[in-house]
Amino acid sequence: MIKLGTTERSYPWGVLRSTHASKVKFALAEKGLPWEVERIRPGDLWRKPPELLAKHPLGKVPWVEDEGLLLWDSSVILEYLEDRYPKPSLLPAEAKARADVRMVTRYVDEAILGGDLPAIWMPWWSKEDDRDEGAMENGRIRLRQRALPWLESRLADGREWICGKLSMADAGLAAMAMVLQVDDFELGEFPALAAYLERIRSRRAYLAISPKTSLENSMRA
Ligand SMILES: N[C@@H](CCC(=O)N[C@@H](CS)C(=O)NCC(=O)O)C(=O)O
Repeated sequence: MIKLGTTERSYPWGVLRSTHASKVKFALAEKGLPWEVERIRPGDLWRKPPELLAKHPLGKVPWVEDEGLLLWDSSVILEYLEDRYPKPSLLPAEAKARADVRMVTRYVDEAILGGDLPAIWMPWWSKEDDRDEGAMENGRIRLRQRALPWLESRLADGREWICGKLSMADAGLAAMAMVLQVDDFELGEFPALAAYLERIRSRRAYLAISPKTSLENSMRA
């Protein structure tokens, strides 16, 4: 069975999970692939103990082990899953459409998951008194100024998923849907995006990453 290295922890305000690992979990669930979770403590992402570096040379999550192969980086993992387990597909067949999915996946990684979202997400892993509210608000402002208008404009033509058909680009945005759910983020200025994030949250695959799904129930597919 596929093993997924990640970090996730239960808090009174919900189960919090690594965003990049949630992207992978959502894709595994959409593909109907069973997985097992190997959890590391959230603090180990900063301490980077040798056991973590043995799995991921940058001391990050996620990593995946499958049939003797160890690989890391969420987008590389999604491409591997697509090659190894092509059905159901999360990449279109046609060259230009494939490039679009890869470009949006890249945008989500750079501008959102590795860009503006951590300023909002990381403080949620601390007690309320220890959170830097100012830094969180700056993250929200940056997200509103850059990524959210871009996503809203892509969705303005009424498309169901961010690249038309459901694809690996939606998996990265499922992780954003999770963060904005915990943050109770106001999306009034972005109606098409708000409806899109609700569509993501109503998919069965979202149960694997929902803040309302217990650690036990999200351990396996
Ligand atoms: N490009 C990597 C980024 C992974 C990443 O930044 N993961 C976060 C958790 S969501 C992490 O491990 N952070 C610790 C660090 O940056 O050292 C991917 O897509 O997998």
